[in-house]
Amino acid sequence: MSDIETIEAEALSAIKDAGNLAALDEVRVAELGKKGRVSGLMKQLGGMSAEERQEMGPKLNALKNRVADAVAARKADLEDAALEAQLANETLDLSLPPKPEARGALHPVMQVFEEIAAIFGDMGFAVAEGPDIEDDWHNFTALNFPEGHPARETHDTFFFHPQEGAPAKVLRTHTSPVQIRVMEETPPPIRILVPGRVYRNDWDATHTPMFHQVEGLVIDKGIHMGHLKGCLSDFAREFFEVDKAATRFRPHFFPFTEPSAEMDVQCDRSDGAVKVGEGKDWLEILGCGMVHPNVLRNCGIDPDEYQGFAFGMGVDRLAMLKYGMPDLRPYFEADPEWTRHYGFAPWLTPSVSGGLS
Ligand code: 2NM
Repeated sequence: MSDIETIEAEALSAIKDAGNLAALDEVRVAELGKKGRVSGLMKQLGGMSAEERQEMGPKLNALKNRVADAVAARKADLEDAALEAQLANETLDLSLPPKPEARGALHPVMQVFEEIAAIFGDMGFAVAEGPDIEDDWHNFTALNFPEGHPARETHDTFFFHPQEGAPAKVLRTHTSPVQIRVMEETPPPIRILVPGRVYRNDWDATHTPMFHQVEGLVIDKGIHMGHLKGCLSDFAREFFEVDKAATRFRPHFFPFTEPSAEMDVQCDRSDGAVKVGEGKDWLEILGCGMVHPNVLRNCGIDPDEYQGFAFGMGVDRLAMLKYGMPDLRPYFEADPEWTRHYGFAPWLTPSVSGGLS
């Protein structure tokens, strides 16, 4: 009997003195392990008379439980202390300034997106967005591309595997399907700007399979080619940040506009670099036209009541022109040297009044 008390007192004291988890485990093994002292006492039960066993059994069980509980409690304390010590060691001073070289930069394509949005935003356009994966209706049919017409092939479309009978989904080849979605859902007047990624299966020195477009759409009563020309000529001068630059409109063809045109802006190429607003040369910057009556009807808009103009431009090339980048390929290489050189401070939001670039 005194064995029980002695063992308990010694065990509890050794548990209390264990300074770390390894020392504690040694105590646990010495007392409760297969060859431990408490286990040794338990084994003696086998040699006892029935009466002795009835008296000693519960006492030994209670001893075993008290020692085991003490081990568990000490283990929890030691683990808490270890965590506290680790937390105290691993503090991070969030008030420290970042290392200067870790600063990020806005990609020139995103900068040009922001600049174009600022210019048209100033004219009252709202930004609209839509899905990159489109159905045949929104990417082609609603835009007056006839079924099986070669124009669908000239877009170098990426098709998805078709699902039972339905026409295949596509990666949008232009952002025009967003204009369709807006016209289907919103009663005129409409004045939207649509920036986004577009996809065509074409990859060489001047084409990448993913590129960036901005398109725009105006729908209202009595809209005509004069509105188109004034709006887009103003845009060109603001975008290239020049007071004067002549523009010209050359006839073109798009299935979704009639008439259609490409707009050039006056430039000078005599000393290698392109200077907009000077000289006798022309630089093509966008496509445009009056929205085709079939497109309006496809979206539930009556062409006898409402008319509109639309336009589209490639942002990657505009960024090259404006910021003198000679090559398109580094755009998508994420080279920090290039980004540092051509990138923009992300917190300087372009605005027409405060400056674009
Ligand atoms: C362009 C050129 C000309 C255009 C037309 C439409 C819509 F949906 F209204 F019919 N959206 N975008 C358009 C017109 C796009 O990109 C070169």
